[in-house]
Amino acid sequence: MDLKNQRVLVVGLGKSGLAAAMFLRAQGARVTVSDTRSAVSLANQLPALLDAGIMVESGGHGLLTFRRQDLIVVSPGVPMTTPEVKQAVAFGLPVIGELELASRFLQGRVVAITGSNGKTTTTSLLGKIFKDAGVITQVGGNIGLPVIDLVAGSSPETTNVLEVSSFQLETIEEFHPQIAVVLNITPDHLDRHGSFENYAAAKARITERQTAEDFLILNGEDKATQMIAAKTKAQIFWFSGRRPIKQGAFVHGESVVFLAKEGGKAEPVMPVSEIHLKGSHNVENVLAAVCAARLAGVSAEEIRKAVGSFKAVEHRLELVKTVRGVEYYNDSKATNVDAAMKAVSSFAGGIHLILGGKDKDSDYGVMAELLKERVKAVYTIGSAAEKIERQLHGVVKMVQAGTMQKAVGEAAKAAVAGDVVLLAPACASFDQFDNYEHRGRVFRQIVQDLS
Ligand code: UMA
Repeated sequence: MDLKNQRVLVVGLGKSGLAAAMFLRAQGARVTVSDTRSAVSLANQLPALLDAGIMVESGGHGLLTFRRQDLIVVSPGVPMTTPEVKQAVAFGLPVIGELELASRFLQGRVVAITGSNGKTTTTSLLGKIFKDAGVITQVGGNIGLPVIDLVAGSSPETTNVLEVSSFQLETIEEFHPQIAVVLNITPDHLDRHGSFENYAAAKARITERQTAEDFLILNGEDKATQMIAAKTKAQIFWFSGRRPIKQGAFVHGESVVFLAKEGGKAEPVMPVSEIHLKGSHNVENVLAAVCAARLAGVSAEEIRKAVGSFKAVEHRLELVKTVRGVEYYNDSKATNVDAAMKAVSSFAGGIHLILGGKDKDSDYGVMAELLKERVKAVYTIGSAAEKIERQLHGVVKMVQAGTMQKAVGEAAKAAVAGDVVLLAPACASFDQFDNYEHRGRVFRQIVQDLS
């Protein structure tokens, strides 16, 4: 792809947009960046962009800016339904995402992981397995490092482990992972995708360019991922935490095993007891990683060592502190209902659950049974609080906390030794925090300050 002197518009100036703009400029393109934020709030990024000779449009997207471009690169957070983007597509202009741009330049093998939940843990774990086994490895994508930033460090020998989101997959064309993993598909981002079917279809695009040489790893217990099996040309492997499957990774007795071929003999990889991550959903994440690593040629022994020394990723069911016998867990990354339910299911009971934030058109009512069974009280925060209180009315004790400070304070007062205070908010964070990491840090700090 020759970008020299090409007019390229980058839409959105977050992490992806900034990285894409700098990359495009270095390739000799004539780059403009457009963002809805004001020039004041873009002040930190502006000097570097202007110094590099990149034009910046702030405070909104101008229709005219989108005309007469040779290429438009959208950030993951910019919906394809944005009127200016829609118009560009209608005019026949090529519109791609940052992942697609990067994949045209990225060298080496691509292992891509998607799913509604568990992506970051599985991506980090797989990165560690490869690195510990001496494979030249880079980790990036939705996990927080734009894929375009991996291009410079890549060579034909590199294994690129990429966390990819439905937002990124919506704008791919040639993106082609040699190994693709779909962990699970449960309702999320319905405000953006419009329906669960659209959301699932975006995720399924991960396998669109795969061939019979490639591998697709799917969750044997998740209906929506099973549907993808019918759409792929790749060789399908499965994982299951509940039962033996014909080809892939599963739990057999007390062990994680890998079955390379239907009808073959299962190879023991490691005892389940050596997995130091909480919850059965994390066993599934490990199984998916084991399957991908074995298919990539890492030995069972190397996998066992790497998994055994892997600890929870920040903000994912992370034990912050135990105060007077009460454990405080930070699962700020539980940004949808399914993730929050997985977090709750990881404890037998005695839970004080902090729920709320920015709603994503979610149905909280589906949590009722589980909450009744395991949760002592729910502490609501953020703009989704009222909806949550309405949908879960009469199910469990409900405390209208409003803020994180108040929620932790009230939960700490009510909890007794043996209880768990769990932040698993089932919502996005943007109403009260910069992002889920910020929310998790605030929770952690409040807990650290408890005496
Ligand atoms: N913007 C516009 N016009 C719009 C919408 C947004 O100009 O119509 C601007 C905003 O004003 C802002 C910029 O776009 O300045 C933000 O772009 P972005 O939302 O794409 O954010 P980035 O900083 O580029 O981060 C993105 C991912 N964000 C999203 O998908 C929302 C990050 O995933 C990812 O880590 C990063 O690229 C690097 O790849 C975060 C995320 O929340 C963690 N992902 C979702 C999830 O995991 O559920 C999908």
